[in-house]
Amino acid sequence: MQAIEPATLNQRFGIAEVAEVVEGQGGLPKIVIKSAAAEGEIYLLGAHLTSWKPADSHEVLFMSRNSLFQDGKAIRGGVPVCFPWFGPNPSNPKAPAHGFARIRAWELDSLEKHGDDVVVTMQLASDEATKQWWSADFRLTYRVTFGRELTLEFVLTNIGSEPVTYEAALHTYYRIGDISKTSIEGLDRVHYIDKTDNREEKIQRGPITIAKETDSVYLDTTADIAIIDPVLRRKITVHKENSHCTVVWNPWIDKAKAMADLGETAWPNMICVEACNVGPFVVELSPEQQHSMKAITTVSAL
Ligand code: TA6
Repeated sequence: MQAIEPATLNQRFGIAEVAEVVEGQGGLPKIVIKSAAAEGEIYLLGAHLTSWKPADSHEVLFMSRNSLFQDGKAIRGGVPVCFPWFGPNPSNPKAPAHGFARIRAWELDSLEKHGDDVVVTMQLASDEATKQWWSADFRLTYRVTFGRELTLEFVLTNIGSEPVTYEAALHTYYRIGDISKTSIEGLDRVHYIDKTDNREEKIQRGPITIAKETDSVYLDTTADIAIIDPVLRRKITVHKENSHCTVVWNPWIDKAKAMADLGETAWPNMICVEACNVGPFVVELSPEQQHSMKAITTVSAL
């Protein structure tokens, strides 16, 4: 699919001074949002949200200064969309980590203003490029509502004649003041897979605090999550709908140092809390069925 120039997209979809399509980093098209409720940015590459700043607050998302902005490459930070598998592809080591959705250019479907909120809708449909990795016929619709709340709605429609099974994650990087002073509430007594300890299954005891590499897949949980940040003096709450798993990840220093697009200095200022359906909680859809997963983020003062 031929990339469409930002100016052309802006002529067709732009809302003057509220939602404009411009040339972003790496010359990639991005939508810049400015309204009384929030500011933000989202790229067509990967439908990748890179900024959300509700009115009267600071930036909520973490972005790596070393991130690449190249077609076919994942952006580091913001909200990577992981689909149709999570992590390495179990049957094809050559397949892109976390699936292909985050490294494909999505189509801009609409920009809409509802009061002070702005809704950006993007779509990605199966084509010969996706079928090199996954045979399904699908349509993905991703609605991002920029407001005093950030609402991410991820909808998969099975447009084929066969059932489909997939994993999906909204792999959100939240900006925090200091990981060593941050805690995460809402997962007490939840079973989780510890990917830093041979994928051993464990049970969470109380709030999560982080003092080393942490990579935990919490299972069978629809609970709200609260990120308590005493340094930036704010609580970030994540409410989920139709998401049965939550991943909590911080690479800590060694893993971060090994990631050229992250580097060894920024990891204390990020925490990933990911609404997802992965592992035993894959989504199975019959032909013409649809599944919608939502993550709603709000910020309040501590
Ligand atoms: O969600 C945590 C995780 O699965 C980690 O295991 C780590 O691989 C992280 O995602 C980042 O993956 P990426 O492919 O974006 O480098």
